[in-house]
Amino acid sequence: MIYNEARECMKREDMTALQSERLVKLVRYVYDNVEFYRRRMDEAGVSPADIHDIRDIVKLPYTTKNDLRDTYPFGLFAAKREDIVRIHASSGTTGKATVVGYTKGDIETWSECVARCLSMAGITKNDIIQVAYGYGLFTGGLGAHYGAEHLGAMTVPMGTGNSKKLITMMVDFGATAIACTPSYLLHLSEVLRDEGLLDKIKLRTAVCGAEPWTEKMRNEIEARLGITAHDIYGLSEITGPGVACDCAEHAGLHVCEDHFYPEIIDPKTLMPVRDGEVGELVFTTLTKEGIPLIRYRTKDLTSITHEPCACGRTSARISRFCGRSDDMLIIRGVNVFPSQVEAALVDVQEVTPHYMMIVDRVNNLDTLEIQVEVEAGYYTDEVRGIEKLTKKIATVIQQALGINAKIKLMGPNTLPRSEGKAVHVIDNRKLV
Ligand code: DLL
Repeated sequence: MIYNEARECMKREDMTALQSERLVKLVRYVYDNVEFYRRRMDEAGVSPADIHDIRDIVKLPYTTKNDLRDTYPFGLFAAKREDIVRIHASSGTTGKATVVGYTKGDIETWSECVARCLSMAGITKNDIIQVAYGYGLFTGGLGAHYGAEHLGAMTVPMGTGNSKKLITMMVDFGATAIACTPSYLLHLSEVLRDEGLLDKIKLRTAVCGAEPWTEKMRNEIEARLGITAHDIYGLSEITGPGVACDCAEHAGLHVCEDHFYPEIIDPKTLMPVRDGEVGELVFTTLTKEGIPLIRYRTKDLTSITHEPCACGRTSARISRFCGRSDDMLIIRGVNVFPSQVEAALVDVQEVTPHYMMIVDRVNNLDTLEIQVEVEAGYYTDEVRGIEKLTKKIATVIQQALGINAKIKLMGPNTLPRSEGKAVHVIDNRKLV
């Protein structure tokens, strides 16, 4: 089933015409309502009158996460304060979160896009879906939830953190679908196996995303659980989950390009690359009202094709992600920048700015250890391993990153120094 055939199967020239019409309106809207964009466009010598169709998009300047940070919290909002009905947030590169706001119209569009994605995964109103992404400021839980309800499926808001209850309900309710991170689903498959419940479940499909994964991991999930697993992509800045998803063909992720216009650029030259070539994904939100973004650099690396898919959809498809052009890590589904750790440690006078993050995956769950060098003056036998300082740092890190880390205190001058770009991360995770 195709959820919104009128939009997902448009002729290329009709899609281009729609995108052009929407871009012209959008540029006028942000120019009139967001001081940041007005200034940026004036500086670039481009006015709304210069934008006639979607090809003119290249005249517009890029937007980055730093721009969101510099205008924290609401500086890029275009809608009136009283028209914003929801806030979400994701990690910023340092202390402050990246904040996004939605109007009622944005929530409606977002839900529709997620419904399209769930439908690409074969989910219908007859399904019972457990949403096991985090609810709260993270867009995963509420985004998937509203989309599933939009579709009319029976939606079970599990959230994260209670695998036993999730599994009990999966069996008792006869859940047929699940939305969660791929690593968590692998973990759940192990719990199900250990509990001897694999033949008691009715699960047939999963919509996994929010972190990188591989074809091998998909095969593993499908084989262990006897289901099909789909790749769903999105980011809070653009809307949340529901920007793109793969259909039964598993031949790339269909982008909801009537709302989110994709470009792929070379992250060094910032010039567009050809279809099929890997580069950085850039999005322009064509219809967003709360916080529309123009040419937002996602830092996610992928390639694009505009060829129609065998499933009947004609929307542009992006390939599975092959990394990022910055140093963001995703640990237990949470976006983490090493610069956040650095910013947090500045407030702890007993430690130096030297630290190392060691990321691992044990039983399909991510672990994070942070080794922190203690200031010489504070490093005595008593300090070594002392609980109070370890706890203090653990709290500061928890507050900064939103996840728990194991803290290991290190003596002065023990962590490796680098002559070039400092190395702050050892990522031992092997995506199976
Ligand atoms: O992770 C939104 C989301 C929730 C997507 C649930 C899918 C499912 P953020 O927290 O803002 O939003 O993180 C966005 O996560 O730029 C990618 O680097 C990464 N990411 C998201 N989906 C995928 C995926 C949500 N399917 C950042 N494959 C993005 C690889 C993904 N990376």
